[in-house]
Amino acid sequence: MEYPSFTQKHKSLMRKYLTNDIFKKLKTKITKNGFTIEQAINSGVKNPDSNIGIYAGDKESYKIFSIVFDKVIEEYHDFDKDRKHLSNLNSEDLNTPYLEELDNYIVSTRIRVGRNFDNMPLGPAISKEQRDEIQSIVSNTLSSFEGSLKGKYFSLEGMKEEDRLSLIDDHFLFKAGDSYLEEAGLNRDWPSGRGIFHNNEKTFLVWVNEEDHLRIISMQKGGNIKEVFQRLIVAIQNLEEKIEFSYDEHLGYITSCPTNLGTAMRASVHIKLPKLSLNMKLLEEIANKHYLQIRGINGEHSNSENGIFDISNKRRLGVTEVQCVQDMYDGVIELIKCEKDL
Ligand code: ADP
Ligand code: DAR
Repeated sequence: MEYPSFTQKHKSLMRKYLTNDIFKKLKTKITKNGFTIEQAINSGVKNPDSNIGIYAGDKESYKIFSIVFDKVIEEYHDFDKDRKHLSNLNSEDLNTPYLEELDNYIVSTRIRVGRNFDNMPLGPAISKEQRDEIQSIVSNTLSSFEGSLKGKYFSLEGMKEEDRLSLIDDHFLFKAGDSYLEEAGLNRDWPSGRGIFHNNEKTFLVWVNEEDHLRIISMQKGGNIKEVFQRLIVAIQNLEEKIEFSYDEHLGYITSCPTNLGTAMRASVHIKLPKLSLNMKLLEEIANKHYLQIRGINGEHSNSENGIFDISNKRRLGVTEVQCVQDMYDGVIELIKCEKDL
């Protein structure tokens, strides 16, 4: 295993912190699932435009390769390695009043968390059999959900064309991941073990074995952010009755990408900001002030369309779930005020 031949184009945090000396220390190490530093950094080596460039194959990766992961985590989350992560899922602590005018700007709200089984390798190191077992456990657990969370699971393997088209229409269907996920080993055995659950109202979804074992998603039209959060918390608690999720007192909920550690929560709105879209410097200034990330409306690495942006919290670790949503809400209120002033 040789030190990667990085070029000027490589700009990820992994490239920044994986010096040759550190690589020499790590290249002989291997986790109990057989995961190596070479596998962890492969995505960032093959995709020079990666921002992060490194994925974990299991919880142990964060310890075995900590001399590089700790620095990436500290810089991305502004979270030093001795701090403990804290969780707060109590929606009563949210200060996010559902103001009438929010629906004039917010097209839709979506809050998601990543979760991984405590006793399984993460996506980059998991076997086909283990992935299939996760699908079976999750789909069986979801089939017992009642009331407003009651719905149906669609396995990607052998999916009926009518179901596939309907899921695409609803923007629910995830495809084989981009080259970042491909080179991280997250698309192996595609589409085996992958699938989507959604409730009858299409406001609650679970993605199985995309980038994490589960992506638990609550979403709806408009800006009633507290209602979206409350639905998500009930769904998480229902799942936690049957499934033990991987958690660490320092890193919070364990995920394959270090950007999702901690709460593993991304609270986003699709928001209409046509005037601000003409002043991206001001939009980015307000986003940075509130620790927000700007994405396009078709997900990560996509573009905004017709002045509609995906605005979400950037911080996920060292802040609570309530703080993630509050970051997003406070930023959105200021963006709307600025849009009105323009
Ligand atoms: P993740 O949220 O899991 O990190 P992405 O940014 O790729 O991943 O978003 C996943 C999908 O969710 C994309 O199809 C995106 O268009 C959709 N999405 C994200 N936020 C919203 C939102 N507020 N309203 C509707 N769809 C959304
Ligand atoms: N594109 C990869 C992943 C960054 C975070 N997004 C995730 N995990 N979906 C990168 O290294 O930039």
